[in-house]
Amino acid sequence: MSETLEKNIRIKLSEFIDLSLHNALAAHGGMKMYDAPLIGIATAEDPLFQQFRDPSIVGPGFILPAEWLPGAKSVISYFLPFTKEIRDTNRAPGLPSQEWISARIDGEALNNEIRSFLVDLLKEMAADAVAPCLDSRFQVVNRVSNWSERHVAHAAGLGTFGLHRALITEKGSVGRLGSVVTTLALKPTKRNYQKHDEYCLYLTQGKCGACMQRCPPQAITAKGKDHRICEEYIGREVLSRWAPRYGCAKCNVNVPCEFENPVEL
Ligand code: B12
Ligand code: SF4
Ligand code: SF4
Repeated sequence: MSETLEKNIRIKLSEFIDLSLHNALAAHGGMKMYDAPLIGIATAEDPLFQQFRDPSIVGPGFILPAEWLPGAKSVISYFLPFTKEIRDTNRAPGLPSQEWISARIDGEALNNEIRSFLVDLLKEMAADAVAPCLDSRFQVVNRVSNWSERHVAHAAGLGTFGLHRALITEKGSVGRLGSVVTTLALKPTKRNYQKHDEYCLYLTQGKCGACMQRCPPQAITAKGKDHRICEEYIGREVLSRWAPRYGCAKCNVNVPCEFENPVEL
């Protein structure tokens, strides 16, 4: 029963993205933004969610699934990989491409449509659903949100973190994430990892480190990524030139974890 539900959700979500007229950059000749999504499911009671409240992981402000939605049973998370065309525009070092900063904005607008589509789909299936990032309770304080999409995706079996702190999935790290909490009971996705950093060559084997070289303000070192340096750089060098568009992600492009899980190679 539940397997049919999951299959149905996967098919409908993929179709919605594929057929959306908004899955294209109008200002750049209709360049396609997202390839087919990866979709993962966690149970709402997964102990990882409680663990995320640890100050060394996300922090006490992380809101649990059942707090977003009483009676919550599952969390559906998805990864939207940017197409090769979009990734190719951002390979040169230095400032981000015009296509990339447009995809940051148009891509998140479509991501919000996808979140709403999933909520409506689940309601049609007689369940209740909430997209935390669209909820009035959602907030980001000092670069920490009360619903971290990367951590949620990690719990839902979609991947692990890299030295650059992006989530590395089976389709790499260049893309955006979204999720919804629902009262529908769904079969959780098996996590193919034990630790939170298994897909990074540097953190597991001491190899690579390519993202350190790619970062214009050197926010990434052997110790990890300094979110403050990254944010200040994007504000100073990108937002100031092209607001409201912004972004960077040089650390995610032209590196072994760009579009695949590098430890499987
Ligand atoms: C605030 C924010 C920022 C801040 C801070 C970055 C950050 N990574 O936290 C700034 C402005 C710098 C930023 C920059 C960017 N961002 Co941003 N950002 C967010 C936002 C809104 C919240 C992030 C958050 O809550 N962080 C919480 C802190 C605690 O995370 P953390 O410190 O990295 O967590 C570490 C610890 O938990 C540690 N850890 C230690 N022990 C353990 C144990 C366990 C079990 C686990 C799981 C972890 C763990 O591992 C983690 C990684 O090192 C999210 C959207 C959302 N709602 O989630 C997007 C988001 C993270 N950003 C995203 C993107 C794409 C970007 C940019 C590339 C911008 C761009 N589009 O060009 C850059 C660079 C990203 C990068 N390399 O990290 C994507 C990430 C996609 C991906 N594949 O991972 C997100 C998810 C947006 C989205 N909807 O897709 N961002
Ligand atoms: S570029 Fe290399 S070191 Fe950096 S996150 Fe990816 S695999 Fe890890
Ligand atoms: S997004 Fe840009 S500034 Fe931030 S860590 Fe990656 S390369 Fe560095």
